[in-house]
Amino acid sequence: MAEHESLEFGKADFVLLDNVSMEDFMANLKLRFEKGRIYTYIGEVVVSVNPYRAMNIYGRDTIEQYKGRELYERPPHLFAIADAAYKAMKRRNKDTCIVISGESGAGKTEASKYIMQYIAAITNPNQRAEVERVKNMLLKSNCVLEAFGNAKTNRNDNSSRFGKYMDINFDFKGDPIGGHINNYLLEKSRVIFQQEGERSFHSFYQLLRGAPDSLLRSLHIQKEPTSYNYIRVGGNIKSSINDGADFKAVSDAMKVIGFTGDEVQTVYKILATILHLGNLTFGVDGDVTLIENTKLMSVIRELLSTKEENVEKALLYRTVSTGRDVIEKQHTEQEASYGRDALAKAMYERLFCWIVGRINDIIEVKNYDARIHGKNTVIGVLDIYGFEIFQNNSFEQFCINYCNEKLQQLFIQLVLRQEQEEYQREGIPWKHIDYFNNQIIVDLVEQQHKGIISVLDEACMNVGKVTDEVFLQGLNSKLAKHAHYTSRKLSPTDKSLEFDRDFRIRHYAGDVVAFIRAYVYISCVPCANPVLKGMWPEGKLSITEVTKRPLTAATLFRNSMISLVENLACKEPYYVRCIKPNDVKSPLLFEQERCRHQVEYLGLLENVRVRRAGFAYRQTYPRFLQRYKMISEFTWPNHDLPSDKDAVKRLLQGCGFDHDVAYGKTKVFIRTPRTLFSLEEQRTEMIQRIVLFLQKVWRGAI
Ligand code: AOV
Ligand code: MG
Repeated sequence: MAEHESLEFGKADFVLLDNVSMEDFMANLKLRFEKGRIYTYIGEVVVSVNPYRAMNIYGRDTIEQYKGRELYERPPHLFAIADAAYKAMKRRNKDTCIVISGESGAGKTEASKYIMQYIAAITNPNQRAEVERVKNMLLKSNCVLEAFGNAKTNRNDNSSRFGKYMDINFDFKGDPIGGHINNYLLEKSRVIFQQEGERSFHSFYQLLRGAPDSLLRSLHIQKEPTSYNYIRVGGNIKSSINDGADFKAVSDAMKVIGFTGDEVQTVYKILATILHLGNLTFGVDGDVTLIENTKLMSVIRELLSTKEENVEKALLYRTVSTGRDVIEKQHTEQEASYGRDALAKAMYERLFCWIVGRINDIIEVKNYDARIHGKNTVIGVLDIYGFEIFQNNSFEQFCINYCNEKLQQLFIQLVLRQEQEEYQREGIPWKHIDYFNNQIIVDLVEQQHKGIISVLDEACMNVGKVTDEVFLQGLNSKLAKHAHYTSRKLSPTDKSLEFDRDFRIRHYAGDVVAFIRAYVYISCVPCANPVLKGMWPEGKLSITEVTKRPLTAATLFRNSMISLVENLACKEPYYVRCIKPNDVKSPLLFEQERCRHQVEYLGLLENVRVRRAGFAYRQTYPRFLQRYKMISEFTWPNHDLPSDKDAVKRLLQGCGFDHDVAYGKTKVFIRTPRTLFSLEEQRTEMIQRIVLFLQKVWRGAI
C-alpha cells in the first residue's frame, strides 16, 4: 500500500477505505482528482483519471524515484506498475503484459506512451548502441502509427481508430532488443465519411497543411481540405492539433525508423490518390456507365503509375463467376460510386497495414540466439480503442465494443474469478463476492451457430442474394429471447429503436443502438481489386486470391480477438483502468454520475472487495522456505518439523506475522505487501551477515 502521502490527498489505495461502498469510493476518487492525484491503486491495479492538463509528473526526476522500487513505497503512478511488470519479467523470467482499458478519451494511449517512455528510460544502463537504436525505433513508431491510425472524434481529439498490441522483447540483461506490433481492425469507413464534428485520419490534414508546396504540386493537391469530398466534413474543424508541425515530426520519424525516400513518397502518393478518388463522379450515357472527370483520372493514373484502363476497369466493372465462366459485368452508376469508396477504404487500410509491417521488419529481434543470450522475455502493452457509443453506430462500433467486452471478460477471469477460485481450492475461509459476469454478452456476439457473428456469416454465404434485412431476420429469430439483444421488430414500443432496421445490444458499459446498414456488404466483400494488387509490386503484402469462401471480416476480427486474449492470458497481467472525468475535456470538472457509471461497469468496487478480503502474495510452502529459511533459527539450514507447512508457520509466528497470513493446503497466503517487504529485508540482512561471516572464516579470522 502506498506510503509517503498525506491523508489530505485521500487514500492512495482503495483497499484502505474504511468502508467499501460506492459513496466512499467516489468521494476518494473525486478528492484525489481535485488534489491533482490522478492515480490510485486497488492493490496492483492502477486506477487513472484523465487530468486533461499537462502534469509535471513524468520527468526524469520522477522516473528516478520509481526505478527499482516496490509498488507500495511511492505514491501511485503508472511508472510503478511499469516497474513492477519489468521487475517480474527480469527477476522471475516471466512474460508480462500491461492491459490498459477504459472508454474512448479516458487516457489509454497517453498511459501506454508514458509506460513505454519509462521502460526506455530505465533500461540500457551501459548505453549499448544497438539497444539505443531499438528503443528509439519503438518510441518513434508511436508517432507514425498515430498519424495514420488516429483521428479527431467527438469523444477524443486524438482517438485511436485501431487496436494496438505491442510486444517489447528483452535480452537476459533486461534490455530491449526488439519488438512487434499487432494491429487490429482499423476503422476504415472514416476514410470516406465522418460524422459532424469529426475528422478523417490525421495523415490527410498533415499532408495538406504541412507538405512543402513543391510536393503538393507534384501530387496535384490543393491546400484546403474542403476541396476534397472525403475530408470536407472535418476540413474546417478547429482543434488544438497542429497538423503542419506534425507533418514534419512524422516524416522525420519515418526517416529515423528507416523508411526509404521512395517509400515515403509512395505513402504521400497513396494519400493523394485517395483524396482524388473521392472527387470522382460517374454518369451514364445510354446504358454505359462512365467516369465524368477525365482529367482527374489521368492524375490518379499518374500517381498510381498504372495504365489508365486498369483503374477505369476496376472502377466500372466487376468480375463475376457464373459456374465455369468468368465474365465482366458493368457497374451501375451507384455501384460504381460504392466501388470507388470501397477502393479508397481498402487502399488506406492496406497502406496502414503496410506501414505496420515495415515497422515490424525493422524492429523485429534479429540474430537472437537463445543458447547464447538466455531466454528472450517479453512485456506486452495493449492499447486498444475504448468502448464507444455514437449517434450512428456502424459495423466498426460493433467490433470495437465487442473487443472491450472480451477485455472485460479477461479482467473478470484473472482478477475476480481465478482469485476467488484459488481461495476456495486452498480451503481458505472465503465469502463469495458477486460481480456482473459479462460472458453472456461475449457469447451473444461470438458463440458458434447462435451468436451475431455466426448469423452474419450465414448471411454472407449467399453473397449477392442477401440483404441486411435477411441478416436482421436471422438475428431476430435466433436471439429473440436473449436478455442483451433486441430490435425494433421485437420491441416495437421501445422509443430508442426508431427505425425498422435498428437493433440494440446491451453492452456491459451501456446500451448501443445500431442501424443495420451494409453489415453484410462490409463483412463479406473480399478485396481483390486489381489496382490494389499492383500497388505493392514487391509482393510484401500480396492480397490473398479470393478463395471459394473467404473468412468474413467479422470472423477474422473474432479470431484475432480470441488469439489476443489467449496471448494475454498466458502472461502475468498488470492493469491500468482509465476513467474519463467529463465529456467536455475539462481539467476541473469531475462529473459524479459519469464517473460512477464507469466505476460500476469496470467492476472496480468488486475489485476492491476481492482484493481487500484477499491476499497480495502467495507461494507454495517449499518455495517459500527455500527463499526465507535463513531468517529463522527453526528453519535454517533445515527444519525438523513434520511438514514444510508447519515450518512456514513456525517461521512466520517467530517473525510476528502470523496475523497477516493464511495457510492453505499447498500455499501460504500473505495479506499485505508490507509483510513481504519486511521478509525480503530480513532476508537481505541475513545474507549479508552470512557473507561477512564466511569471509571471516576464509580469512582465518574465525
Ligand atoms: P484514449 O486512448 O483512452 O481514447 P487518450 O489517451 O488519447 O484517450 O487521451 C485523450 C486526451 O486526454 C489526450 O489527447 C490528452 O489531451 C488527455 N490526456 C490523457 N491522459 C493524460 C495525462 N496523463 N496527462 C495529460 N493529459 C492527458 V480512444 O483512443 O478514443 O479509446 O479510441
Ligand atoms: Mg487511444
